[in-house]
Amino acid sequence: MNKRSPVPWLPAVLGAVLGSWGCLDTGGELGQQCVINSDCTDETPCTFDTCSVDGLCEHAPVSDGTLADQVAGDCAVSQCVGGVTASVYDDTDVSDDHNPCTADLCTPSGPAWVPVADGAECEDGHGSVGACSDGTCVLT
Ligand SMILES: [Ca+2]
Repeated sequence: MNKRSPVPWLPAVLGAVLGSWGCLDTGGELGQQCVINSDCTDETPCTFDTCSVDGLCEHAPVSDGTLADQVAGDCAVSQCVGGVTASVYDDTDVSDDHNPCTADLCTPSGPAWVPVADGAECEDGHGSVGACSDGTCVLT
């Protein structure tokens, strides 16, 4: 006896229809079922996460621009570009190592602290004066 479905094309059609409605997607992507907006949080600050009147999550991109939350001193600025978080190089976002004998710089690979010239006058932060030697303030 033949055990195949009497309508062999039915499972494929049902799968396609359910997939197009988003009913088979439970991974937090577009099409996730929801009741309230907080059901749709995708942890991405660059999208508005809303629950539509149809009960499906929508993630509309926010306007492109700089995010409010930034990491200081990482030589980068976080932005939203097309609904995706992007880290853009910023050579003014230096990290201060509080060492008077290094220059605080940014490189495309991140912060850098380059020793200043030996003999440069320095102050140890407690009022004592010295001279820089190999990136360290040596009190005189
Ligand atoms: Ca930063």
